[in-house]
Amino acid sequence: MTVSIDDRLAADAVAGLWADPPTLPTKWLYDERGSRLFDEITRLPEYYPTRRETAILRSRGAEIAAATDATMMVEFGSGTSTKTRLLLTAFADRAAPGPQRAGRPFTYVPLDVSTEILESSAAVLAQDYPGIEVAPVVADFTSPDLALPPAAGPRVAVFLGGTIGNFDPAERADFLRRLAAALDPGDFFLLGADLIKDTGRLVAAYNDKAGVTADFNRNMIEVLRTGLDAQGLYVDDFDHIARWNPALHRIEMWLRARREIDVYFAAVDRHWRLAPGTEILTEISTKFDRDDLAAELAEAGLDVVQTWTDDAGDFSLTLSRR
Ligand code: AVJ
Repeated sequence: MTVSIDDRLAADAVAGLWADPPTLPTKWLYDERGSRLFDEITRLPEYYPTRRETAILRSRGAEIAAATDATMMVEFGSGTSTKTRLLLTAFADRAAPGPQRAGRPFTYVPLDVSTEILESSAAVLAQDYPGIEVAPVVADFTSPDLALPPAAGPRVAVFLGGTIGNFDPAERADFLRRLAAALDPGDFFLLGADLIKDTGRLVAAYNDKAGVTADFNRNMIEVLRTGLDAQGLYVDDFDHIARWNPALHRIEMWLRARREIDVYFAAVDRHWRLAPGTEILTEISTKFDRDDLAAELAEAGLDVVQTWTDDAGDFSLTLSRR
């Protein structure tokens, strides 16, 4: 099983590391250590998105649940997080036995590539929400054949955290189109998206004082080193760069070679040579203008029902309907 993972890493490395600029798909940042570091990032003083989105869900969860009256929630990227729970509580409260709703079922469908994560989170949630049926689906939501389980009533697909920002414009349009195709008319889509704001705050959120984001980014080097059996590859040879790209309104994370790099990847039998100062693109985090986002959703066939933001106007939750 580790072999297939390394095969995919090898293929992605061969396709990306010798490109100009060199790049590697962002998902490789999220191995076990990377996921732990990201969790730490969400609690940093500079990293506002998680706190803002949680605040919106706390204050508007019931309103969101009421606006959809959904019988099923499909979440891209499964979670046991506070955010998932706030939504489940809001939907479960609506589905709960009241005289007119008695027995009305509600199903939570966490969708993730990792069977392990799905199983453990499903078990925990099934315990904590006895009134909700938890029906995990192993799937890559970026794959072309996205299929959602059928439901008795409206379904709501939710994609939280601002992870839509990881897609470039073409990938984003593609994702939204395929999502709309997977939904039935009358189904909903709840999207968490970070908003364009003061550049200083944006850059600080991805270049924290404690250096956690730097460790998170440089973990990519560690993933390459161990996954591709690299010789001569050292995390300390790379600097973390977080930069605002105004044209594409996104934060870009890069790794910059501090010196000449000469690596041998035994797993793919290739040498990787970089001149000092060469930068590798590791992650993009797009920030949005709410009207532009509504237009992109509409373009995909999803009509905005309502947008909520936190009090500071930092982050948005947009509910749209197929
Ligand atoms: C998990 C993609 C939403 O873009 O803000 C945070 C990832 N990277 N700090 C983001 C991330 C560096 C995060 N997302």
